Amino acid sequence: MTAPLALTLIGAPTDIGASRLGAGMGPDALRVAQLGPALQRQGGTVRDRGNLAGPPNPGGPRDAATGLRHFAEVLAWCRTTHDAVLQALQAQQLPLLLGGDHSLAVGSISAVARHCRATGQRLRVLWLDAHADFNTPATSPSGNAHGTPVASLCGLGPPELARLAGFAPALAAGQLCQIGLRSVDDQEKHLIKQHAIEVYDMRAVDELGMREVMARALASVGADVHLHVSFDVDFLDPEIAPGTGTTVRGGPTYREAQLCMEMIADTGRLGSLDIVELNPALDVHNQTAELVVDLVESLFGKSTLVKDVLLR
Ligand code: B3U
Ligand code: MN
Ligand code: MN
Repeated sequence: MTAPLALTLIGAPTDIGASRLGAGMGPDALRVAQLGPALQRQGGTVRDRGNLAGPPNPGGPRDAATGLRHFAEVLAWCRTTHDAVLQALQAQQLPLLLGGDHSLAVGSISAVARHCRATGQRLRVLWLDAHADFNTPATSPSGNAHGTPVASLCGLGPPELARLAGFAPALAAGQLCQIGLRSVDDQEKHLIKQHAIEVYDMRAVDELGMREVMARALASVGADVHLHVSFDVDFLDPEIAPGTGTTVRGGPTYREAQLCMEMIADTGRLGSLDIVELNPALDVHNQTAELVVDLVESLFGKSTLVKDVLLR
């Protein structure tokens, strides 16, 4: 028997890094969709520490010095997120960051990287997303920080973000694996190649199938690994998940997404999770939040395998 999971929900109600407003309502939409009780059903103890506080979204153009929109506010949110995630990890809790937009992953993953360095665990990050989020302020077409967290974690861009873990890069290229990509800017493609990032784009999912993609993505995950999943809701096909700000058609179906989550659960090594870019203002009757809760249940071990009953 493994010890029961102790989970901490950390709400980060901000759309500071996004172009469209509304992702700040993500944490409450997940609560309305019963995320906590669903996790409890999977045998976890769940503590909801409520929402973090941070600056409002001032809107407006790119910051001249950094090239990002409202950089100071992005940094404040990432710092607060970093501290909350690190605190949970140090208390032996499994942190679930409820975003909020994807710029927050600089905060959460920097904390996870710091924790893994302190405990000697090997870190593996799975980045589930339609986008690569690998722009630097110099390459970004938008100046939106949610398009830049992977670059920050790989040591590029404003040093305040790149060094949030206390060292840079927070992630070595071999620690990161991106799955589901289908909207990648040309300059991001160059950076992905330069940094030799392991990428399974939707073409790879089509050609190999989700099973083989996940088998490869998880091949190196052994007992010494802390697995972090950064789940951008726009990873999912917009037909099933309309409630997110930058939908891109041609994403994983419900069954493909379920298999992805189930195979991660099978490793037993999930150590932390971001759920980001849920935008209730664009959703229909909270269906995207409910779908995310359903998938997260699978991520924490809900099994549809009939033979599980026979194995118990
Ligand atoms: N690559 C574009 C668009 C984008 C990235 N992430 C999202 N959208 N959600 C950019 O602005 O960096
Ligand atoms: Mn993203
Ligand atoms: Mn995305």
